[in-house]
Amino acid sequence: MIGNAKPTEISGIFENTPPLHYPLGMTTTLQAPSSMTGSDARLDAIRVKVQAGQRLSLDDGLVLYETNDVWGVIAMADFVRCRIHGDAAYYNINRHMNYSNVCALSCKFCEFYRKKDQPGAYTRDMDYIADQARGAIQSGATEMHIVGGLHPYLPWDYYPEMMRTIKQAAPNLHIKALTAVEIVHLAKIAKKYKRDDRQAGIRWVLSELKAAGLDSLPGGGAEVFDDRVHDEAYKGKIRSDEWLDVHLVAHELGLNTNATILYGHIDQRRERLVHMEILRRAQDQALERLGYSGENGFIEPGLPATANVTAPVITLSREGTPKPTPAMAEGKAGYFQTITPLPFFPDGSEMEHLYGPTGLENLRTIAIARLMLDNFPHVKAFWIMQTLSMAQLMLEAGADDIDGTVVWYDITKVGGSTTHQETTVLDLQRSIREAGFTPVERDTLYRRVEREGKDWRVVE
Ligand code: V47
Repeated sequence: MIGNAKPTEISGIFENTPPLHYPLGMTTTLQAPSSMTGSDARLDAIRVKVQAGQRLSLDDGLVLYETNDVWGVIAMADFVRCRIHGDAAYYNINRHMNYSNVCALSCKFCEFYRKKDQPGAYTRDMDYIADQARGAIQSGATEMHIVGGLHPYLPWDYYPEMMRTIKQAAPNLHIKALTAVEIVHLAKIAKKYKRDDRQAGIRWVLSELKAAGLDSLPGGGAEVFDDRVHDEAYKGKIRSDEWLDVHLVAHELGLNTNATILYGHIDQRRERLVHMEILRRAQDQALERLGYSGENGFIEPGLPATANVTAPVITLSREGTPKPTPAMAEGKAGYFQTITPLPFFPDGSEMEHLYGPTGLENLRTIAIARLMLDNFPHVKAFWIMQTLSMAQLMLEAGADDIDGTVVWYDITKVGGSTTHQETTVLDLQRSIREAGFTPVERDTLYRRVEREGKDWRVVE
C-alpha cells in the first residue's frame, strides 16, 4: 500500500495498476504480482479456485506451503481477506487474565505451567479477580480473556464464582474464558464427566458457566490435531475429538468460539493442513445450523473421524456471501469466529532445543490459514506472539485482526518480555493505518464499537 491512500485513489493515480487492497464488494480479477507472474505454474489453478471462492484441497495447501512464490500466496490471501472485509482491520480493547498457572499437565511446549509448590506458582482469589475486572472497565476494555492451567485442587465452585464476580464488578465486560481443555477438566472435577457420553458433562459445565456469565470461548488448547504430535508434545491433554466436542456443544448453546493452531515445533506442514481441514468441517456444521446451504464443493477423503463429513461444504470466500453475525446466530446457534495461528516459542519450554518458525513461515501460515479456512470469517495475527511489526505485515497477508491492548500476558514472553505486555490503542491504529487499512474497534463478537473515552457502545 502506498501511504494512506485508499485503494480507489491508488488505481486512479497509477493507471493500470491494480489496487493492493480490494475494497469490499469490488469485483476484480486476481493478479499475481507482475514480478512473480509465471514463477510457479502450480499456483495458476489455485488462483482460479480462489477467484471463484471454491474450496482448496489439502494438496492445494501443500503447494501453497512448498512454492517459492510466497508473494503469490500472500496476494491470494489478501484478495480473499479484502473480499470478505474490504479495508477494515479489527482490534479491541481487552485484558488477558490468568487465574492460576498451576497445572496437572506438563506439556513440552509450555513455559507457563507450574506445579503447586513450585516457586512462581499462583492462584488468584476473588478480590484479585474483581480488581482486575474493575481495572479493565476503568480503562475502557470491552473484553476479559481468561485462561489458566488444569488446577488439580481448585473446586468446581471457583469457576462459576469467578464469572459472577466479574459480572458483578463489570456487568458490560465480555467474558471470553476457558479453553476446551479446561472445560473437560471442569466436567471431571464437577464429577459430571461420563466417558460414554462426553457431551453431557460438557453441556452441563458450559450451561452452568453461561448462566454465571461466560459469554464465549477462546480458541486455545487445540495445538495440532494429530495423534503423533499429541503423544510426543502434549500427552495427557485432550485429543482433537474432545476439543471439537466442547466447541460443538458451545455452538449448540449459542456461544461463539475461536480456534487456534500452535505450529512450528515437531509438527509437519501436512499435519497443519489436516488440522485446518478438521476445523473447516466443524465450521461447515456450525454454519449449516445457522441456515447457510451447501454447495458441491471439495470434501477431502480419508480424514480422521473427528472431521465431520456429513455437513455440506460452505464457503464465505465466494463473492457476495454474507458473513455470519451474532444477530443471525441469535436463538439458533454459535459458530467459530476466528482462527489464530500461534507460532511456537521455544524459550523456557522443554522443547527449547527447537528453533521455532521463521518470520516468512509465519507470514505464509497466516496466508494459508486465510485460504484454507474459507468459512472462518476472521484470521487473527495475535501481535503478542507475532510481534506488532509482523502483525502489521500480516494484515497484508490474509489477517484482518490483530487482537487488542492485552496488558498482562503470561503464556509466552517473546524476546525476553515480562508479563506486562501492553500496547496502546494509538499504536494499534497506527500500525493498521500504515498497512493501508482502516482501523475498526470491535467487541469480542466483531460488532463495531463506538466510544468516547472509556464509555463505549456497540453500533452494529
Ligand atoms: O492454548 C502455549 C499456546 C495458547 C506456547 O481465541 C504457545 O482469540 C506458542 O489460545 N508457543 C494460548 N504458543 C493463547 C490463545 C489465544 C491467544 C490470543 C487470542 C485467542 C483467541 C487465543 O497458546 C495455548 C497454547 O496453544 N501456547 N505455549 C508456546 N511456547
